[in-house]
Order: sequence, then structure tokens, then C-alpha cells
Amino acid sequence: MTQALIVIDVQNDFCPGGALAVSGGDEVVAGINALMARFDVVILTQDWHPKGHSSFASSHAGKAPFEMIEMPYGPQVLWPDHCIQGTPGAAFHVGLETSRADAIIRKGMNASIDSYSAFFENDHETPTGLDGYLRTRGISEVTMVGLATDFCVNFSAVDAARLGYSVTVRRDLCRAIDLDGSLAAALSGMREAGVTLA
Ligand code: VGL
Ligand code: ZN
Repeated sequence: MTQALIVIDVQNDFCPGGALAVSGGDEVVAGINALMARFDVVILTQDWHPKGHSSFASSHAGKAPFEMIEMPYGPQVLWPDHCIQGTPGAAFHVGLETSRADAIIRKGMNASIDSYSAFFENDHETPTGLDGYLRTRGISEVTMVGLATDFCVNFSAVDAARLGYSVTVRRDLCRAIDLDGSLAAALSGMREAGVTLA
């Protein structure tokens, strides 16, 4: 059985000092590096937005970060500008062992759709190609770690479970944003989808 470690968005903007800092975001780096040795395949994801992305509050007149809006694909949290392509904030945390990665999947490039999941954009149908990559590498079991537990890890884990993978989320190697109960909702949603929370 081939197992993949999927490392979600361990980027400077999600670490302390970053534009959308997740509390303790940098604390997961050493543990993730250590875990890489136990997997056949390691995949990193990178949130990678163009300037003026529609998920940024700054792209909507009169809106502030963390307010909600209705997008054609459903409700969308508005974020501070973050992970803009090619900027230091979009780079991986300097301590992350990126040389071990078999593949890097970038997401959130379409200016009009946000993309929390490593598999699909938030319309839940436009694929990133990760499913094809995993299948053609013969992978049926995935473990997920990274940032943030309640957004990108959550959406990626639920999509992976729906796609038929056996999914484990290592909570100790994730950190959450936790907006208005989003962490509790994400944990129950992942459990319902059959994700193992370890
Ligand atoms: C993420 C909010 C916006 C994440 C990405 O990686 O969890 N959250 N973009
Ligand atoms: Zn983003």
C-alpha cells in the first residue's frame, strides 16, 4: 500500500508575522519534517493567489477582512491579502524540508474562485489534478498536516475521503484559524466524512 503525506500550505503568510497568521502556525514545521521520512510520497500544497483575488476583502468596496459575502459558488469569507504569487508571504516556511517533495500543488490561481481544497476549487468541481497524481502513483492512503485545520486541511481531507482515499489528519501537526466556531464545525464535518483524526 502506498501512502502519501500531504502538507497543506505551510507558508509564511500563515505563520506568525504573516498576513493571515495562524496562531502557532510555525510550531508544526519540525514535526512535519520528521514525519516525511515515514512516507513513500510527499506532496506540498501552496496557496498561490493572483493580486486582486476575489477572496480578498480589498477586492470588495466597503468590506473588511473576515466578513462574509455570497459568491456564485456559495458563501465566502473575505481574507486579508495573502499568499500573492511570487511574494515572500507565499513562500514556504524557511524551515520546511521542501527538497523531499515529490510534487507541489498550487491552488487559488483563478481570480474569481477561492480554493481551500488541494483537490478542487471552491466550486467543488474544477480539479487541481492532485487526484490524478495520487491515483497514477498508486496511492490509496493519505495523511494530512499543515494550515489551517478548519479551512484548507478540512476541505482537502473531506474531498479526499469523498474521492475514496483512506484519510488521517494529524491534529498535532495542524493549527486552526477558528473563526466563529469554524474549528468545531470542521472537526465534526471531517469525522462525518470518515476522516480519522489522530
Ligand atoms: C487558507 C484561508 C484562505 C488555508 C487559505 O490555507 O487554510 N485559509 N486561504
Ligand atoms: Zn488563500
